[in-house]
Amino acid sequence: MEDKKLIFSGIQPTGTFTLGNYIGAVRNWGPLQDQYNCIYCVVDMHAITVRQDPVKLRQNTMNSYALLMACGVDPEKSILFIQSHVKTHAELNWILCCNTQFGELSRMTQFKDKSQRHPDDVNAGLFTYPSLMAADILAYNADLVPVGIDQKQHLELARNIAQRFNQRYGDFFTLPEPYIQEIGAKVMSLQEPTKKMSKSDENPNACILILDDKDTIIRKFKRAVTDSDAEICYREGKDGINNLMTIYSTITGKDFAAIESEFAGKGYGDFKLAVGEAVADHLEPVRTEFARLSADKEYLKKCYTEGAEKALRYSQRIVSKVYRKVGFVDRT
Ligand code: ATP
Ligand code: LTN
Repeated sequence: MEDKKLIFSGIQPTGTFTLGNYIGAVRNWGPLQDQYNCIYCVVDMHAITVRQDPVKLRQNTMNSYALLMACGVDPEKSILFIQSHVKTHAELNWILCCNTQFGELSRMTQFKDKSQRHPDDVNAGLFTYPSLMAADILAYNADLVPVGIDQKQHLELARNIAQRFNQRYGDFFTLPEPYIQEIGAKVMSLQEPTKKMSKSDENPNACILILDDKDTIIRKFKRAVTDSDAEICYREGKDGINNLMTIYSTITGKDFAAIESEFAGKGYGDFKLAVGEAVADHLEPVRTEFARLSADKEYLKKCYTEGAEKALRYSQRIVSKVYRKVGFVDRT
């Protein structure tokens, strides 16, 4: 690989990507390929920290892989693979777990949220989730990690783990930096605009899925929760409108001032329709490309097999050095 900075990111195959996943993360992955060396991964091992139906998980993993390509990740330019295909992630995870404190993991807000949501299954994998995420990143010594704002705390922990390892065993890991955009790093639920839009939301009207058809997208935006005044402007307390303005801005490239003047004197109904149409038209090519790719299973298989080979070759060199550093005996 050329001497460019290295990007790593991952996404869970827990369902179809939402507009939040798209705006906050995946949409940027394609353009980053021109400036950086990029490694992207569908994190199926993270997905099983909450109960998954095996048949659906396999289907969602394949769909997520194809969706990443449909959103602009090019397996010729990036390394694009499925996490469970590359054993170094699990191997490094163990070593990092032994360098992560119980207290640190207990403070993770995602762990607290998910263990509250699944009280009957607070498993050790859910607890050590951030250590596996650190392993994903550190197995490649990535410089930058593009994510939505909700992952910032996990990234800080990954940096702390890397730093601790470096202190104990000598400088080795690059400390990864979060790469978080200013606008759209947290797209909110359309039904409860103080909560983030999430794949696992039970209310189907709360999130736009990037494969929703045009009518569905428009209908969901029409039902979006707003407020009782009638002014389209970005202001504290107007969570619903602020969210719609953020979405419209990231999709059309217009800034908030331009949006305010475009809709001055118009009602929420007009605005919601405009946002719905802009989003649906923007996502149309993604849907078409996804349908084309999904029909070509052979090609997808070739891509993920080659992706895993490249990822393994790259990370094996790093993990072998880590094994030596911690004092494991060389096998050969
Ligand atoms: P789950 O509900 O299963 O936890 P999720 O929708 O939160 O899933 P992830 O797979 O955890 O999605 O996240 C993939 C990427 O999308 C991450 O970089 C995450 O920060 C980003 N992301 C997720 N939700 C949003 C959102 N609402 N706004 C902006 N970015 C988001
Ligand atoms: N925890 C992340 C998914 C993820 C990830 C990673 C993101 C797993 N490993 C490595 C960036 C880098 C999430 O989006 N919930």
